[in-house]
Amino acid sequence: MRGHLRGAAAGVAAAGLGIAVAELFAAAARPGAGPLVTVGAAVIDATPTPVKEFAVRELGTYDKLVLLTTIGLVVALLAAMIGILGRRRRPVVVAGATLFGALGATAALSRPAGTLLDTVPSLLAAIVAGTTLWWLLGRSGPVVAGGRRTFLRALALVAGAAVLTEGGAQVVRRTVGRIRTDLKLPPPADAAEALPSGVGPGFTTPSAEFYRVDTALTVPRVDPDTWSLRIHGMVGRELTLSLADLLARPLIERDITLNCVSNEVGGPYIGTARWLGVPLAPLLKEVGLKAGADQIVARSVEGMTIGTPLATALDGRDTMLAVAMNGAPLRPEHGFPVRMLTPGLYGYAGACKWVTELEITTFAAFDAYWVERDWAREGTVKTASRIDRPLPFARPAAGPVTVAGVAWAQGRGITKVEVRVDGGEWRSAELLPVPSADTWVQWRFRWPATPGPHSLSVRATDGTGAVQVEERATPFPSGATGWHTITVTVA
Ligand SMILES: Nc1nc2c(c(=O)[nH]1)N[C@H]1C(S)=C(S)[C@@H](COP(=O)(O)O)O[C@H]1N2
Ligand SMILES: [Mo]
Repeated sequence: MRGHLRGAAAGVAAAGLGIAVAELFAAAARPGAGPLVTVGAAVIDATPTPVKEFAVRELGTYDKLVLLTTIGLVVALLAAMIGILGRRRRPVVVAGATLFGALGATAALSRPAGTLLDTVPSLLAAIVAGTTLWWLLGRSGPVVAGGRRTFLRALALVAGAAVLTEGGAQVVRRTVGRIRTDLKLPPPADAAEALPSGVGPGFTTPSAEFYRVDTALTVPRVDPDTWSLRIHGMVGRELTLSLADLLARPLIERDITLNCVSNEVGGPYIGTARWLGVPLAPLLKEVGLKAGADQIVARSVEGMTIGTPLATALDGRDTMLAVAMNGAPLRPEHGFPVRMLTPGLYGYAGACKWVTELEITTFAAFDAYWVERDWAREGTVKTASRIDRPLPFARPAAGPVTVAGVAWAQGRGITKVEVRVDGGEWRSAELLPVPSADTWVQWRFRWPATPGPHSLSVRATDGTGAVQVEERATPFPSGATGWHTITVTVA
């Protein structure tokens, strides 16, 4: 038993050192290509859509932390087993390390933007872990006098080296990974007007509180000085723009609500910001679109592809390449230095972050990332509404209670919001002013609350006169439907 424990400890320590060395190499040479993150990214891409949806729903922004921790635990477990088996049979050490290295390298190559260099961290991890384990197991041999001490000393040495190396990787990551995010932005040629007076608090979502949804395990760090955007495909003349080229064009500033197709009824994945960007339509005119093209495939630096209907860039809406959010350059997690934004489309269909390429093509010719995973091609946002106040299961006092929330149908606008108490009559709520049809609408309703448990429901009507769909649908494949209903108990 004691021997097993030694084998397991040796396996875990050796794997730890191997991974730490790989992290250090990646931090210096290939940021974002550490072995755990690479395997995690491959796992995300291979995860079936329902599981991914479940993870986003149940774990929210912790999904990535949970994934990385799980991978770490699995690796530790396997390393312990290799250590135990390797005590008697040394070839197991070689086989185990080779398997790990091959797995990591395969994951690296499977990345959309993967190169041979990305396999180096995993191979390095395998070689370091394998030789370290071999060496440690030599020290954990038959229990002879002093054998225990020799082993513990060796183990402490390896563990210490692993911790130091990982610390070094952190330091390098922090210094190398620090990029300029302090762009100097020109003023908009076409500025947004001040928000109408009477807009309620919370109309604009502070950038720090804006929801984040993406598949990137580490936030891509893009150097604005070397960033470029290439527009190609079914165009008359390819165009490549630097950030300076882009910023030299007239900028527009707009208040636009962005939401995620994965949002459940009543869910949090929605926000409104004041965006600054270069309108896409003039750029597309400049490159000259070929007949038959109907899709823009936006590619990001980390290999995401987002397919946007070409028509939504040409029909007069404010589809843009956004560079700023709420008066400051985009934050790294929201796509610095440039992201797409298409009012009226869910993020997965129109809001590629860290964008570096726009390919003009057809839907017939190419399935973008989410479409390949069976999400709808057409990403038009569905009319929806949410109760924000009171909170579910709140216990307000009897008397007048303000029920309030938001409703949205970007592009179509909201013309009516109604509230229903205990399945009774629908009553119109008051709508607060909005700058345009591309933002959510805040609403409020004075409810004369009587003691006891009550249910509150909300539904919206959009600018086409269509009432929000009552039938419940899951976010997959084209966005949730259903009326948001909460229960409160009036004291
Ligand atoms: N590069 C990249 N862009 C992306 C995604 C992604 O995974 N990678 N996710 C999309 C989705 S699903 C949504 S809802 C929005 C979210 O944008 P936000 O994180 O800035 O709120 O980004 C979109 N753009
Ligand atoms: Mo999304």
